Amino acid sequence: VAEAIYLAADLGASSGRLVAGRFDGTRLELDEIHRFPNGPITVGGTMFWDALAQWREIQLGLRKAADRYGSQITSVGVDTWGVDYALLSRDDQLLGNPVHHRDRRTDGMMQRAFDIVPREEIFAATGLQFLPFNTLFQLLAMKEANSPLLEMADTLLMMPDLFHWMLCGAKVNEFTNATTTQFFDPQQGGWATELLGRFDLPSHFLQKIVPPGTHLGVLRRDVSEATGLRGVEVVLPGTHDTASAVMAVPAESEASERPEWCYISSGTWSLMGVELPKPLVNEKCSRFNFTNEGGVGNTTRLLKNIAGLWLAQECRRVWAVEGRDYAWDELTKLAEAAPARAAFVDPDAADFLAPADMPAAIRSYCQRTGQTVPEEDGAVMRCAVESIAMKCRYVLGMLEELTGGRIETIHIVGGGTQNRQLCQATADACGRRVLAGPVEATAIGNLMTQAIASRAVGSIGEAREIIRTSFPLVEYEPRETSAWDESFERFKGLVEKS
Ligand code: ADP
Ligand code: LRH
Repeated sequence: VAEAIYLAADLGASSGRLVAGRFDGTRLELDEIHRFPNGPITVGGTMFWDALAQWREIQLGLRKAADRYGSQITSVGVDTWGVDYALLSRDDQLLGNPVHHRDRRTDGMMQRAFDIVPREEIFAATGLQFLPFNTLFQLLAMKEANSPLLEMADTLLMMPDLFHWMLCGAKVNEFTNATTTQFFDPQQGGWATELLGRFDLPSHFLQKIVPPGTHLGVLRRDVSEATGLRGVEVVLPGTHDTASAVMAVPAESEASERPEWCYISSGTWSLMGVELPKPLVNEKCSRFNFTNEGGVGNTTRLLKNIAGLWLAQECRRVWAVEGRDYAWDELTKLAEAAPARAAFVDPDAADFLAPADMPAAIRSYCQRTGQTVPEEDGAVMRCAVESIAMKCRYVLGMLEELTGGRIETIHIVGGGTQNRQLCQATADACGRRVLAGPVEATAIGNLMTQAIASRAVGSIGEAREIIRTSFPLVEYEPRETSAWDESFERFKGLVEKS
């Protein structure tokens, strides 16, 4: 079989990359063609995404891909984080820069929303967990601020939809990302326009929802000329990065109502959950604040967001500003040398959503809660990593209660699998076997969905088999479980208080 080449533009909250997937019919090989840093940029007190810079980087990646693989390339697809969006005017101008979900415009908006439509009703209509930055609350923040941009908006595109539009001119809303908005109705499989109406929010700017695997068209002529890519199709992956990451979990069984494995998609966030055949919308799910996001192949991701390596990323950024510019491996070594389980934070406490100084925020939380205050950088890092692992144990308990069975194996995928201390701590804290890898699960899920769309691969099950044979996994067995059990009681106390 001739080798087929697919391109994935995978933009995470901390970095973006353009990856070529070389598929020979049995194995997938990745070639990372281009990587660039990504992150918020603040102007006049508002946190934005620099969408045009991101677009420039995507095109740069495509140019390099054209130089390397030319006419061998079949298709390209883009995935990014969820919830954030761009608005276009009726003459297709980008209305401002997309606002970053960590921007404070949504402060208090969730409460404002519940005054209009009770929390239970919103949950029943959408099945989505309440996060302050869901698209619904971002739109409400625009409305409350009498945003002229909202009035002018003719088209709403989620971030990956924006880049697909830039690539080929098609304006659509891809399904998996649409499910992160909190105005998608999983029962009807369409926009929850009635819900939007109750907030007096518009819905005319929403586009048709289309599934992963859809062929959107070919590259615009100007993009072809700028990148040197010709005859390349734009094919939708699961454009929500978490959807693509979970599709690439190298599990041996498919979505089930009694899952024996769960996943943690570990990057800026840790997304922990199970893959179900259909949404689980009940009282317990609402109380635990779990979400039902739409997956590739119409599966449901029942999961909870855990503030993940964001804590570590922000510590690292602050230390670099202070002149201590650590590589990730160096930080892991420092953390390993610090005392074990000395202090914990609840990573999801409001303190850590977007503090100016993350190490200071961690120290002050420990002080406030009467714990040993981590002073050294290594101790702060250890506290962050072990707290993320502990929160995973907390969420594992909820998951087992929701699904009514024991989960035996935890698959960790994403950049966080490179942090061996985090993987081991997760195994230890949860008392479960951890299988770590692949690192680039999101890009792989993106590529495999394109391979399925081009009929080179038959199904998601087949794709997972290919992933299992193409990428090595690292296994972590739980250790020191009784010491972790004891510390967990302390951790639980913190979470339930904060
Ligand atoms: P996102 O998609 O949210 O941008 P990634 O999946 O790319 O996140 O994961 C990024 C994280 O991976 C970083 O925050 C860092 O904690 C971790 N990481 C990256 N490289 C290494 C490494 N060499 N050693 C340990 N951890 C690493
Ligand atoms: C992870 C992610 C997550 C969303 C968050 C905004 O990258 O897509 O699923 O909740 O970003």
